[in-house]
Amino acid sequence: MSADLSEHHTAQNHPSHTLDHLEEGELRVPVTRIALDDSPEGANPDFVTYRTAGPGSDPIRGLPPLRADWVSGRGDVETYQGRGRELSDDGRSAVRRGAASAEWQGAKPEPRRAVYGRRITQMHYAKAGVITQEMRFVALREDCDVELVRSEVAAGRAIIPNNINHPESEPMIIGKAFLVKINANIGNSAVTSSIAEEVDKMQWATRWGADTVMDLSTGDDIHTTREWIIRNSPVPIGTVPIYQALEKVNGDASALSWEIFRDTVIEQCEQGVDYMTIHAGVLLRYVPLTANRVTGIVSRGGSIMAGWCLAHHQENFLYTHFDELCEIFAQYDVAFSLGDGLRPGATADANDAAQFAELDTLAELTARAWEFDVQVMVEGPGHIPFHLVRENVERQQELCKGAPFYTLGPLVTDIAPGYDHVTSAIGATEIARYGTAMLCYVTPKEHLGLPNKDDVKTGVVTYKIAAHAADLAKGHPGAHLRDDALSKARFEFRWKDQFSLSLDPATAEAFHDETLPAEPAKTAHFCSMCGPKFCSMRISQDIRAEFGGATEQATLVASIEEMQAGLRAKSAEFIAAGAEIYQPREKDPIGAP
Ligand code: IRN
Ligand code: FE2
Repeated sequence: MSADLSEHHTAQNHPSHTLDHLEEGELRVPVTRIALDDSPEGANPDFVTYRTAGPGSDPIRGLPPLRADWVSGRGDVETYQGRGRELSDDGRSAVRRGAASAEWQGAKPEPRRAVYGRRITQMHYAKAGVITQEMRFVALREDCDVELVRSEVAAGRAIIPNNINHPESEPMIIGKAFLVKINANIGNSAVTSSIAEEVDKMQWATRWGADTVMDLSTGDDIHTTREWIIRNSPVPIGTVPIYQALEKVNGDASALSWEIFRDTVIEQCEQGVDYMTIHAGVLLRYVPLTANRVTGIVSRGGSIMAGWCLAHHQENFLYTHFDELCEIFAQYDVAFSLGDGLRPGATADANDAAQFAELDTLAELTARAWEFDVQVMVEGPGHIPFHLVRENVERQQELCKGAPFYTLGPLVTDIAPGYDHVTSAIGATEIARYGTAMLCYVTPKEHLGLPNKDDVKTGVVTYKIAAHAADLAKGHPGAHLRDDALSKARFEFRWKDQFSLSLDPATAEAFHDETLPAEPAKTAHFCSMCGPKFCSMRISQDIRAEFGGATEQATLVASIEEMQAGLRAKSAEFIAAGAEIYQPREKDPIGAP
């Protein structure tokens, strides 16, 4: 490992966090190093953890193309004049709106695609027994055997979403044998934000731990916004191309066609989009199944395709042209995210005929994509009451032969707008525990408005909790190490280390300081919850000290005798007050005004 702090301006969320690398041969995997109070020497070595923020980049220059040589070194891709050249704006010109106006100063590489007749997807290599640099990078990052990576990708149980035109991205893997991943959605709509702000949101989301980011931008400058995001993104970028296709026909779903859609997809493949949501499972005959639902069709893409099917009374063109889509995706190694256009949007609609009919079709399409060696994940709900959550992932895993499941929440109740990051994180934890590979975050603004920066952070941190809780429940090797390090810091009253090891150090520290702001309180052997005399952790430490336990703490605030006297006094007080744990109510609230 090499400390490497000077070469980039880094995006850290705490002064104790620094960029470092795991190294193996020519591979360098960025990690976050968390410095701890290591006295006496060796007691608390630095903690090294998975990092999604990459090395950090200057928005007008983008990231270095980490994988460019890996891709060209395989000798199976060619550069060509892409569709971007036909567009009036190649996407790299300038930030045209918003406060920051700047010229693109980074590289302008030509798009690449597979040489005719060659298969270049990670799934193709995996099936052929070839171990790519991408697979080795992932194995180092996940701390697992590279053969596990190769075999899971070959079997379709995991994907490495890595468009060859997004060489800036750091390979990562989505599959149930690996760490549970989270996705953050960003994207302007209409006039709300500038390109610079969207790049900033992507960097912000990855800084807090987003494993992938979906750009759901609509409106003007959609191509340029996406270009800047991709050039700066260390994580895979996903999109829903039907949104841009709809822009091209001025929002009239019935005016969409396969040709307009296909050209939009190729444009995005050339830019480097790593995975795309394709709502090919919304079949004409399934649409009536949603008629009696409480909330009908809530998926944006799903409602666009349902609208098209009804307007033309024809089968969904994404379904009828699916093989051509596979051929396009295969040329760039773009992965499918098969959209759940008929997901339930209310707990009352969960696990209904429409939802499960679509899932049957997504299973059929998964198998078809695999024939082209195209990587696939399958999207899932939505709004599902807690007791019906597990069935969703088990059914998907069985029907889709283990293809990674990627779910939106699910929200386990509908009654808490403003808190849907919480209602959905409950369902997300449950569904990930039983094998969902990636969780799409939900922010506090869900159902209410567009998330701002604070909401993005809250959504990401909340979903980090869900994903990590699922990793722990699954017994994922190594998942407990950070919990153990933080608990040890807590028990040893190393307050600063407790903050440093937490998902959101600044918030933890600020909350602590609200009650105990003074600097000595950060080394005090108690917290504000029980106070100096009755801190359970301090009592445990006193007992250890007395009877020769493992931890030797320096100064104790009070002797064991003094403390026991305190406990006796509290006990007497409690008994004298009637020994009621809960105080009886003053008056019966029923019928009260
Ligand atoms: C994830 C699982 N199910 C849906 N999602 C995400 O929801 C999807 O990937 C996209 O980012 C977002 C909106 O999708 P619809 O509403 O167009 O289906
Ligand atoms: Fe919803």
